[in-house]
Amino acid sequence: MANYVRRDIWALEQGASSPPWDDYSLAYARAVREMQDRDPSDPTSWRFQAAVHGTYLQPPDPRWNGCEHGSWFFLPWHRIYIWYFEQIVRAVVVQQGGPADWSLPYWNYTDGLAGSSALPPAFRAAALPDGQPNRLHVPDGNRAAWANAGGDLPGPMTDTTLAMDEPSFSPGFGGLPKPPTHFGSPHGLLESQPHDPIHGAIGGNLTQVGCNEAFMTDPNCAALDPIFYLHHANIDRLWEKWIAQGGGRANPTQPEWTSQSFSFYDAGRLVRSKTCGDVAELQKLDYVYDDMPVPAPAADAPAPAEEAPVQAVAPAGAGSPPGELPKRPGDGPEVASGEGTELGSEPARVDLDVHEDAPSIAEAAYAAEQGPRLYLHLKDVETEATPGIAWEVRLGGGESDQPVGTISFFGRSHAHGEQAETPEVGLKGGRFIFDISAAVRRLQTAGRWDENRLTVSFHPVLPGGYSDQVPTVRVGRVYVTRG
Ligand SMILES: [Cu+2]
Repeated sequence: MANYVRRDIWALEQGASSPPWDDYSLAYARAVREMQDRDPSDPTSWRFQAAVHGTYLQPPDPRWNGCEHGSWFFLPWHRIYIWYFEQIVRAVVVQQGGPADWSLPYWNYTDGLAGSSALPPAFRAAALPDGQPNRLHVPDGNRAAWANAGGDLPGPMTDTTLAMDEPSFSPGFGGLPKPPTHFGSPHGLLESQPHDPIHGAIGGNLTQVGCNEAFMTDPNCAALDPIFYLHHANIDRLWEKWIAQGGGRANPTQPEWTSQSFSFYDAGRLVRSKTCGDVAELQKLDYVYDDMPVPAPAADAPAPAEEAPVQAVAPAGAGSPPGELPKRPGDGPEVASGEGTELGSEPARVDLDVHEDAPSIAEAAYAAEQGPRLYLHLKDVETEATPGIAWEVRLGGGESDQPVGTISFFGRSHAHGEQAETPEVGLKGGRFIFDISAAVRRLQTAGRWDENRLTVSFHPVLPGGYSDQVPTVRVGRVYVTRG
């Protein structure tokens, strides 16, 4: 039952009698202050909540470092995480005399009100109306200076088309089937964009570990920035929007997904568990988004009563019958390949040789609706530091080249293993994969397809007002597989 409405932060702030301080932003700022002053051992403290996502704090609590990236649990894990976080904040807000219906606003940087690709003003103001320091503001260094100065996120980072057009949850929109994965690869489409590049852009370039700089760029520090939760509310909203588009779009039904549970502390400091199936449909939770119709209650699925608190994490889908799981893409035969290249402040391009015995790539692109798709791989991707910017990857090197995605680095240095606590920045042996079937078809339609000349180009994507040095990234090899 929907008791709470998650609202557009830009609309809230602009509609305030004294912008940017609407009741919800002000209540959030005051609650963040109270939570930041709580001891990190308190599950309702700011630092504990951020550590649930990731942390360098030692010794780690069993509930810390739980975030799911690079698997089909990315969306449901973050939905449950910010839902309990929202309840904790609301309890503080109510205790402080704020709005009883407080809910987490979302930041629509893609197609919201004019100017909303800039960080919302309440997150840039140095002080609250009463002159107290504003804890929604994170200083330059821990947040990118251009963001605090009101620069705009660039379109190639905020564009949601590739994710929203994809009809399948897995592989594709929501990520690959895997057991719970702290940092996996590849990332699903919505995670790859806009989620990842916005993390890096807001944080900025990361040169050292330990949460001394670039909070949002490092998963172990990201949730220390109050904007994190509005970014994730937007990702959660996009998940719901994706479903609402229809066309066969649906959440996984395999028990490996639906019965996988994750545990969090609630506002009463009790441990609660929810499965992905429990949160797959918003009507089973207590909130809606202000730009979507209130979903009708599911006739066959009444809202579950809050389960009793548990003290242990439930086993992962134990005993569920093995279902048919989508296969990992990109294991098919190589049809074209090229050298590596270096990415920096100028566009770079790589020409691929189409293998002589390979089937026609164009024919393969048309067959991809039913059969195996075409994938572009970037292998042995290396960086010194973790770039806060992104590079757009396009098929074709000329005018009507087709974007196939962006390369960005949020969480990538952690993907070497499950030891996310191992301090490391930069990336070695990184891999990126892009489905290029639709881009090949579009090039063909535009009459720009040359079966013998396959070019991939890389274009730096810089936020408005970006003035730092552009980091260098080395791509070891570029190739295309069918399937
Ligand atoms: Cu995130």
